[in-house]
Amino acid sequence: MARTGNKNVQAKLVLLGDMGTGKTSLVLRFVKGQFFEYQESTIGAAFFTQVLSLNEATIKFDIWDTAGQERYHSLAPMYYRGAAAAVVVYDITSMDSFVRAKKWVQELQRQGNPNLIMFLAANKADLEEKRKVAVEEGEQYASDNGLVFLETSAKSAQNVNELFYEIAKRLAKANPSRTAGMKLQNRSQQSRRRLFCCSA
Ligand SMILES: Nc1nc2c(ncn2[C@@H]2O[C@H](COP(=O)(O)OP(=O)(O)OP(=O)(O)O)[C@@H](O)[C@H]2O)c(=O)[nH]1
Ligand SMILES: [Mg+2]
Repeated sequence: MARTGNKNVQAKLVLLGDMGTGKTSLVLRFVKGQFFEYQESTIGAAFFTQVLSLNEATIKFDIWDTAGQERYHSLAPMYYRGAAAAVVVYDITSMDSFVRAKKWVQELQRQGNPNLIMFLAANKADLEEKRKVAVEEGEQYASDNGLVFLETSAKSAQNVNELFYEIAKRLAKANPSRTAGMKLQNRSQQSRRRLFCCSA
């Protein structure tokens, strides 16, 4: 087996987006294979880990699922700082959530990490009959801004594993050596210490 050359990459991943777009639901679908019709709104942020094994690398995700409620907005930099990848989520049944997603993308672009891998997830794709944001609109915005675009459904599981596999593949490519992966690991450990120190 070609496992000898396998490398370990630990990467901080953050989810951002308006409240109710399905950030927590996407993470729970990916990490636990579960979906809840009545998912509670996140307070502050929630932390999850998940390991994905690819042929070329093993990716350990440290996932920060942020709260979309506006009153938590000022906390967001703590979660996206040092992130290797970000998933900005909107709900295809809400134009407001698409507008909010674009604001998140602008904020991420302004914070100036040129290596940040950004995805745009158009969630609730199962609710086709209530769609307010056309697929092409999301696609166009993503391609204009260098984001990877996927329509997802945490409910039906459409494209959820694909989303995280695609992120993992790009992280593996972006970390061609073991050292690069270790650097990432150090960074995320530091940020975790900081968070724990200050949230008590
Ligand atoms: N139909 C459908 N409902 C979904 C989907 N994803 C999430 N939901 C529902 O949408 C509601 C909000 O989902 P959450 O995962 O809590 O959304 P969130 O983005 O984490 O919200 P905040 O934590 O407040 O920022 C819940 O009732 C979910 O069941 C989906 O893909 N399809
Ligand atoms: Mg949530």
